[in-house]
Amino acid sequence: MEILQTQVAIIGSGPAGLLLGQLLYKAGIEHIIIEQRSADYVSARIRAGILEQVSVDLLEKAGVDKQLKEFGLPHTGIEILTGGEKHRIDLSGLTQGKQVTVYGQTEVTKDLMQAREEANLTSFYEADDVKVYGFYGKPYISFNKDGKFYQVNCDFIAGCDGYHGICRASVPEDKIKTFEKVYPFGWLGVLADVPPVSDELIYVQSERGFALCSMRSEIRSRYYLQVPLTDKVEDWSDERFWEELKNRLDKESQENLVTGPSIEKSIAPLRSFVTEPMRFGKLFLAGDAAHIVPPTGAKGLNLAASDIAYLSDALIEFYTQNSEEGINQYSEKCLKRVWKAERFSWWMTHLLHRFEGESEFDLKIKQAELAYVLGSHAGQTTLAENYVGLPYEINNFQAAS
Ligand code: RFL
Ligand code: PHB
Repeated sequence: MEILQTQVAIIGSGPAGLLLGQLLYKAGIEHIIIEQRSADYVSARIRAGILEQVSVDLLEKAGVDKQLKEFGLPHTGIEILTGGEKHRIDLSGLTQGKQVTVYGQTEVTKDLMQAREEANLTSFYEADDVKVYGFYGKPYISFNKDGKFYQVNCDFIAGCDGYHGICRASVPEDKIKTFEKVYPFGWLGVLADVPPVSDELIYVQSERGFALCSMRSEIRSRYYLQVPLTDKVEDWSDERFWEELKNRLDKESQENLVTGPSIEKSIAPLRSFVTEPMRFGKLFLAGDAAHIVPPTGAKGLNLAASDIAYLSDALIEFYTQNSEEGINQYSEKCLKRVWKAERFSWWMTHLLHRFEGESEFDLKIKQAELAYVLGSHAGQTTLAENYVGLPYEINNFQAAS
């Protein structure tokens, strides 16, 4: 058995855990990361693709923006395709110059892992049977690695271990409330080394269901189709995928679509989920461990980043100013932003997807709502303001090392 001591023990080496580690390191606060998967597995996962401006700014603050600045693709607008016609939302024009950046979560993760390696920071990958204890008093963590038992004594535990993690599950039932909505369909995603169909993302509302044309670079595309939850990846050959995508697109996009072999294909279920509160004594939940959004608003990764902005700020304030104010406000501040992103993601999902059993009336109302949003400056501004990301409320405590 080995006993370790640190200030902050971070569970999970996804974007939330890695970013927190990097920001604490920059502030001279000791931490370690404990992750159940291998480093190769973590760095190969393909997930989100869009960064809000505030997330880009945070990565810059963390000093991990070199590749992002070189290879990220700034986008100043998105297209909404409905009734066979594309409508551009001028994100920048409607939000005083704000934009989003296309840069894959896979790349964000790799950049953070590389920064960690360069700074020689401690991570335990392939940790088994991770457990958290004593977070209402003296917190500690235990895990096994390579047949050895470890105990980590710490001041705080950051639960960055995703939706299926153990941190949220370790909270006594009477201390936690969860809110959930499960959607009756999933997204079938395909990654392919073909040039994107368009310079900008296209969100597609069609009678055959939702589709999304996204990208990772000028030569790598990411496409999604709304599919029934009962579908399996094996049901979808590449040919069938491209055919169905074409059927949901407008004429111009059909002509421009370049198809090719998929390099990744997966189906993700859609869910809205929020945990209240997000702090339990000395245990903080952050990212997917605390909340899930359907991907339609591209908010999952960005919400993980905003939780970490608040949490790193609070911990730095605690260690440098001897003040618990940020820690005490953590949950409330996060949840304010989380619920707004939940609302936006739910709204985009509702507006653009086909739901089984929708009446003709429901459909007409939805069409009218889309027509209103796309035809009104106020409607477009609401969409743009949420899509580029709502501002943070942080104090920005700086490194004291
Ligand atoms: P992550 O990325 O899930 O990382 C959590 C980490 O914790 C580890 N872990 C444990 N470690 C130790 N002990 C345990 N007991 C542990 N249990 C779990 C896990 O192995 C993992 O490494 O959460 P984080 O850091 O909060 O980041 C959140 C984002 O990853 C997430 O919000 C987005 O990826 C969501 N998401 C998408 N968001 C978008 O904005 N756009 C998308 O297109 C998009 N696609 C997706 C997604 C999430 C998906 N999931 C979760 C299945 C597609 C998929 C398939
Ligand atoms: C992606 O590129 O994976 C992506 C982009 C926008 C979304 C969801 C996913 O809303």
